[in-house]
Amino acid sequence: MATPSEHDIFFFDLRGYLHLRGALSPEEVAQINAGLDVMPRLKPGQWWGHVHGHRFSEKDGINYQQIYEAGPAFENLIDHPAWFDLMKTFVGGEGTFDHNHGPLFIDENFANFRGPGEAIPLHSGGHMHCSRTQFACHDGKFHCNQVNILIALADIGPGDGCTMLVPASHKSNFDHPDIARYQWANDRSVDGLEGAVEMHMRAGDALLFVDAIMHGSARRANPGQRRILVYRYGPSWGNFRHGYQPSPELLARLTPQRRQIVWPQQNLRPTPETDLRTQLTAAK
Ligand SMILES: O=C(O)CCC(=O)C(=O)O
Repeated sequence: MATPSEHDIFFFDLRGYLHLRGALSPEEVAQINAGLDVMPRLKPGQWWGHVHGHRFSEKDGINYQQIYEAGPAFENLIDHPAWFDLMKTFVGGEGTFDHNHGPLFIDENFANFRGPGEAIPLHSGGHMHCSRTQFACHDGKFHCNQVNILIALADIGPGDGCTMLVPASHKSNFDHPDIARYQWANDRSVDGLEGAVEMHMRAGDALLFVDAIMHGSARRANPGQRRILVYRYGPSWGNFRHGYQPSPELLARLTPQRRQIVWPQQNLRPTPETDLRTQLTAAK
């Protein structure tokens, strides 16, 4: 278990992120990669079981949303010991209404494949005062509404399209002066932004960061694809970012703890009518 150390608490507060080296074992990484390898290459809008091909934009690669539906290797990440206690600490809310439906909720989870020329532009930042992604700490307790785990499934180094962060920008009060040249648009990346650092990761490393930090990625220059997973955690009163919901099959096979994290309102049942999949299919 990764019980938060004084270092974790100090540097997460100060910088807005932690680099968890060796969070997953080589065996866990191999099982996840094998799970992705057996999946067909999804295009945006295509389904494979309960996994959905989806893009944020034309140039940031393809996301396989609801990846926790893809088998045990992906289910194990829901409450993985390398970050579960850290998440509980940073999302916080213990002893308050925030825990009415449990300590955590995953509002989005996906695999991302990014090829040459692709990047995700700069987004987020403390100056936006966005509640969903907020960083907050009161009386020595954190109350962050979206804390991400981004997992490297192969080594990610220069030219690979590294995640880029502006350390401490979760507390910024003003727009970055150069923001207009880097923020969201199809042909942008974070390369060259003053204050941003490229996160070089080994396979199995995880980056834990509050979504309020300014972030995005470098453009992938090397051949081949960058492969990562992202699981986003927040308080149990949250709701799904895109309207997906866990399948009945997944809920039936999860442990009680995992079930509560993917579907905190245990007194309600997911219904086909409220599932994005039903609505997208009906709209065709
Ligand atoms: O793809 C990346 O490296 C960054 C991911 C990202 O921007 C996010 O998870 O919000």
